[in-house]
This record gives sequence, structure tokens and C-alpha cells, in this order.
Amino acid sequence: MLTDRLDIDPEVSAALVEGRPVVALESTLISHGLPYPQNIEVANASEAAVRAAGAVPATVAVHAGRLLVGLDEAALLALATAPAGSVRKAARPSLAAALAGRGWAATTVSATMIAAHATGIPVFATGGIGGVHRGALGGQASEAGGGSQAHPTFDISSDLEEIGRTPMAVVCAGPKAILDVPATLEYLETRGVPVVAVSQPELPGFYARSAGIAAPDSVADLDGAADLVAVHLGLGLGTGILVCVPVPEADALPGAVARDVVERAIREATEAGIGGPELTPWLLVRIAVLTDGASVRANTALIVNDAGFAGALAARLAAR
Ligand code: PSU
Ligand code: MN
Repeated sequence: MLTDRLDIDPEVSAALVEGRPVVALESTLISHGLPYPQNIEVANASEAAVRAAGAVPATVAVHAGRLLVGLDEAALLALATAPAGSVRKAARPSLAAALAGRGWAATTVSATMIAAHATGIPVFATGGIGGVHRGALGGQASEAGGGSQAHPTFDISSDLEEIGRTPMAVVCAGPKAILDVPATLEYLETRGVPVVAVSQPELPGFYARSAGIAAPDSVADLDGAADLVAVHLGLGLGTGILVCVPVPEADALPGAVARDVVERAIREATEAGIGGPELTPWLLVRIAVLTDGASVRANTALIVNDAGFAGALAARLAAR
């Protein structure tokens, strides 16, 4: 059983027993999404942002055959400083391999949601969710451009299936800009996942404030988000709800800049034959180089912002 593999941090379990707010955080963005030392700074700042909002952080990872819910400082540092390639990326399809291995594995959105749901944590924060990659469906990707190969890659993140089957609020800054964002929204709609933008009608665009398309739904602020999340989870439909908070203005990439570098990085990835679980980390690194670090500043700012928002959301929900 999954529950036999769970190691829940005592502070996290005490908070859950007492009905206090807890926010789950993922760890792949630490090991695969950002360079050192920004990754450890973000991991610590995200936990601090959750606490400042009145909630308890629970970063999730796999170590020595155990699924850890709540990491201490040493564990976060171990993940952030591990030599490249030594930390596995654990998603739903790779969770068993990660648990069967001896070392560290970082959890993606899907594996983090599995752990959080098994623990009883209803709010989760990440940077940007994975989704339908450009070219996943073959031919020209819809509107967002790129992905011009004729054959479909079928590369669709397991994040989407997980949000479609787990009743939890997922706070992010939009689907990652490297994706076919319109197709990702369609997929979420089919799986019954409400997607709501906070404070603006447009869908947040991960590196940029806007993805350039309307969000399926929007709310004015935190209170509006808490109301909608409470109703959705209260209905017992069994699906998650995606709450999209735009990257803070000061660190956002201008929309046109983000679009250009993303398209160039995707072209280069296709030429280099990059695919599978390597694709997302490869693109994030390449975009960091192409923007001279500006994308890393946007990514770190949006992750910490999402964590703070999720903390406040969890606090509202726990107070009801
Ligand atoms: N958000 C970020 N950086 C990341 C991720 C999210 O700002 O690196 C990670 C998440 O763990 C997400 C994963 O689940 O990217 C998606 O990977 P894939 O496309 O291979 O499913
Ligand atoms: Mn994939």
C-alpha cells in the first residue's frame, strides 16, 4: 500500500490532526527545474512564504524507498546540491522505480499530488504544471505555434491525468509556456478540471503575466478563489481545480520575449532529438541561457508567489 511507504513529518501530521492549514510543495523544480543555488533559495523561500501565510509547508520527495511528506533543511539541501543525473524524476509512472531505488527522487506534480492526497492535504503549489507538449498531437501545434513535425509525439504530462483524478487545489502560474497551452486547456476541460485565473481574465502565461488567451474562468482575488475551491471540492466530483496566479509584475518576462525564446528553444530541442522526461528540464535550462537568467528570475518569483498564495488559500479553507 502507498500508505505503508509514507513518512509524514510530525509537524505536518500534527497540523492535519488539529485542522490547521498545510500546503504540499513539489521537489522536481528543485532538482530538475532550477540551477543551484537558486533552487535551494526558492525551496527555502517557498516554505517561508507558506509559513508567513499561516500554513505549514510539506515538501514531498522520495528517499531510500520512502515517500517523504515534509522535508527538513538538510533534505532540501541534499536535493538541491545532488550531482546532475543522480536524482530521479518521479511521476505516477515512475514512482515505483523511484521507491524501489535507494537514493533520492524528486516528485513532479503527479507524484506530489499522490502523496499529498494520501496524507490528506488539499492544497498544493507548484510553478507551472506540465501539459500537452507542442507537437504531441502531430502537425502544427494549435495557435501557440511550434511543433511542426508531422508525427505525433503523444508527449502529454502525467500532471494532467493526476489533476483530473485527484480532488485538490493546485496553485500555479499557468501551464508552462513551453507547452501547447490551448490544447492543455482543452485536455483539462475534457477531464473535468476547472481552470481559474486570479485577478485577470487572461490565463497566466508562466514566465509572462498572460498566456495570450482567455482563462476558462476567473476570480477577482484570494477570497474569490477560496469560495470557488470550497464549492468545487465540496461537490465531491473527484477532480482537482487549477488556480492560476500571474507571475509578479517586477520579474515577469514580456510576452513577446517569452514567446520568441520558447519557440527557439523548442526548435533546438527538436533538432537535438530531446524527448520524454528530459524535455521539460532541457527546455527550462536552454531558456535560462537564451534569456541570460531572466527566465530563472521569473521562475523563482512565480514559484515563491504561488507558495504564498497557496498558504493563504489553505488558511482560508481551514478557517471555514
Ligand atoms: N514548475 C516549474 N519548474 C518545473 C516543474 C514545474 O516552475 O520544473 C516540473 C513539475 O514537477 C512538473 C514537471 O510536474 O515540471 C513536468 O514535467 P513533464 O513535462 O515531464 O511531465
Ligand atoms: Mn512527458
